[in-house]
This record gives sequence, C-alpha cells and structure tokens, in this order.
Amino acid sequence: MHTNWVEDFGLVFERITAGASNCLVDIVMMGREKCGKTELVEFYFGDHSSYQVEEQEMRVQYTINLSNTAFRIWILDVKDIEFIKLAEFRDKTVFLFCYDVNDPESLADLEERWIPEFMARSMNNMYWFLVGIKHDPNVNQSTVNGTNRRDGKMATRERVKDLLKRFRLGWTIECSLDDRDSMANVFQSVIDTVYPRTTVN
Ligand SMILES: Nc1nc2c(ncn2[C@@H]2O[C@H](COP(=O)(O)OP(=O)(O)O)[C@@H](O)[C@H]2O)c(=O)[nH]1
Ligand SMILES: [Mg+2]
Repeated sequence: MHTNWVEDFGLVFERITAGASNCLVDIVMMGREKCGKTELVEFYFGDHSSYQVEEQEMRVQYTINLSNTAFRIWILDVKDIEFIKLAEFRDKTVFLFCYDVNDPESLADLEERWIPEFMARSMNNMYWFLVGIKHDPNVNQSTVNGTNRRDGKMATRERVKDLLKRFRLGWTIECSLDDRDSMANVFQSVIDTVYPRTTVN
C-alpha cells in the first residue's frame, strides 16, 4: 500500500520509476539578516553525508542529495536584493519569504522590500510561501531585541494575515530549531508543492 513512498532524512518522497530522471527541488530563501535562514538549513540538513555549502556571487548555495531527489537551496540576504532582478530561476523554484516570528521588523522587511521586488518580476511557474522562524515551543517572557517575545509574536501574526491576503501568498509555516518536525514541515511542504502527490492509496 505504501510502496510508492520512500522516507529519507525525515522527508517523504514519491518513489521514482526506473529510468526516470531524478527530482530537483530548488529553493530560494530570503529575508532580513539574522531571522534564522542559515541555521534552518544547517540544523536540518547539516548532518547529511551529501551536504555541501558553496559561497557564490550574491548568494550561498547548499546542495543536498537525498534518495532520488536533489535539493539546491540559495540563501539571499538583504544586501543581495538586486539578485532577484538579475538571476535566472529554474522552473518550479520555491521562494521562501522568511521572517522571525518575534521580530515585526523582519516582516516589515518582507513587506517593503523583498515581496514587492519579487512581485515586480513576473515569474511563471514559481511557488512561494511565508516561513516564520524562531517559533520556539517553550516561549518564555524574556526579551529579545528589547521587545517582549509574546507581544511581538501577536503583532506579527496579525501582519502575516494581512500580507497573505495582499500578496496572495498562500500560506505561512512556523518553525523552530528546537522542533525538528517543524523544520521538516517546511521542507516537506516544498517537496509536496513541486511534486504533488499523485497516489492516495
Ligand atoms: N530561539 C531561536 N533562535 C534561532 C532560531 N533559528 C535561528 N536562531 C538564532 O538566530 C540567529 C540568526 O540565525 P541565522 O540562521 O544566522 O540567520 P540568517 O542571517 O537569516 O541566516 C542565530 O543566533 C540563531 O541561533 C530558532 O528557531 N529559535
Ligand atoms: Mg545567514
């Protein structure tokens, strides 16, 4: 019954029929510096034997090869926003607009800079969603960057709803380094978006 599916590194993939070419999953992560992009990739994939990091012009490139599926992840920081105008993206690239759930400024950055820049390029055959990082399971009342974490989080939630509507962004996924399943959820959502599941049973 489940023979069409393979699990690898906590992610589920449809098994490829013999002779078919490997699946490619291209991800572009952007958002304010320090919102947690790098560690999301490093913590999730860093232990995999195929994990490679390469500093390239305007971006850092990560490659990870799981069974039948190759990930290519580019991380862009705010200083690299020009890159969006210039870069060639492969079909079906998934863009992850990342923010820190405790930092409304990081969401403002998406709203004012990254998303408009991205939307200005009309791109067919691309997918995108929001990723809220540092959604830690054990939130305490300690302050981060001078703001109360819980207040920051509530304010951010409201703005996220707005953004989703305004830019037709689809959905948001929250995750934390302290919750491996939540990180898997981000990457599984990417896989399922690019390769929708074809069999139900
Ligand atoms: N509490 C918490 N801190 C995080 C989380 N993810 C990243 N950080 C911290 O946020 C800081 C910036 O993370 P980094 O991945 O370098 O951000 P980047 O600039 O977007 O690549 C680092 O000190 C991380 O340890 C998380 O899920 N929870
Ligand atoms: Mg980084």
